[in-house]
Amino acid sequence: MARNKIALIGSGMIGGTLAHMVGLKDLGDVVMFDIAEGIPQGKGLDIAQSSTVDGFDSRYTGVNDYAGIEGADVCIVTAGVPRKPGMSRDDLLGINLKVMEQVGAGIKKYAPKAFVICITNPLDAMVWALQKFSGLPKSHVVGMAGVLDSARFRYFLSEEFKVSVEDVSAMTLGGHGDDMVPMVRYSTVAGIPLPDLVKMGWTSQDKLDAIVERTRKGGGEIVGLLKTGSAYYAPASSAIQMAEAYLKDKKRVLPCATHLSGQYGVKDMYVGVPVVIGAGGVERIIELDFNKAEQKMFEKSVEAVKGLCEACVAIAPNL
Ligand code: TXD
Repeated sequence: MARNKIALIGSGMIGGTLAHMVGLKDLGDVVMFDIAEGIPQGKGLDIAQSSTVDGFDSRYTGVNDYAGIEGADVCIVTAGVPRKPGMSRDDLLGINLKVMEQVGAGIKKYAPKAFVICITNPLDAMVWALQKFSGLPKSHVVGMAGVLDSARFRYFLSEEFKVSVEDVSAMTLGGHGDDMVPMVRYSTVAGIPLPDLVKMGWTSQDKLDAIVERTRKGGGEIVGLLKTGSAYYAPASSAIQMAEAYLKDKKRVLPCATHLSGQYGVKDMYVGVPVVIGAGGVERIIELDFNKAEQKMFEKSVEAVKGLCEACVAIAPNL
């Protein structure tokens, strides 16, 4: 059986980390694409040389032409510019929308059967635009944000409770902005919901609220520390988990920015909700019952995404 072909559109910090992880996890051959000449070729060659030490057989190609991604099974899109301190994700909109138009055309022409994972910010608007520009089925175009935001939430909880990260499960829904919705009720330690853990005295409500707030601002915390860009290790791990779910038909339940056509009362927008990812792409959208407070937070988050989509249409009326 031929190896999977994984196209990484954007070979910057996340793209490079993705390329390395694909090899280490034996997921397939990698094509790295970028407009910057030499970067995908150089990173590809560097990682390929590490394969002899780490013992993996993925082949690496670096290209500056979309023809190189032909027939890709998975495309992971990080092309664009990341945030600098003081910038919000939304400040990136104008620049990255133009990038999505080019990427969408490239995927449409050369990899129309791919499962596409968009990472570029502002995420929910960019994945929405990318689906439209590429014309690929909505089941095959998703955005990565919820896995990362949930991973951050899980990490902070595991630190607070002093338990293994493996025993903490958490879910963060809504848009990938400071209005995201960490679902406290549906987050657990070994199956015990967080509100019960507060009652059991494992933590206080105040501490839990602070963790929720830190999760919401998790991306900004890293931008503030790095000063020259945004997070890339955890974003890459998160996208790899989604790609693996598709390639291995794992049917993982993951929070992803997904096209909604009426679910959660939202029409023609991408918003983070739990979905099942398998060989069919997004195979099922899980509709949770929200309580009043959650509903309010979710609606606020959806409003923010709506504003971004409207801003996209103002720039690109063909959307
Ligand atoms: O949760 C999430 N979704 C995110 C999103 C978490 C962290 C970072 N997130 C966003 O990912 C971030 O705000 C950026 O929009 C993307 C990529 O972040 P990265 O840190 O990898 O940015 P880099 O290192 O600047 O890499 C971007 C690359 C760079 O090599 C450029 O030359 C290239 O994109 N680029 C392009 N490639 C192809 N085509 C075009 N037009 C293009 N323009 C720039």
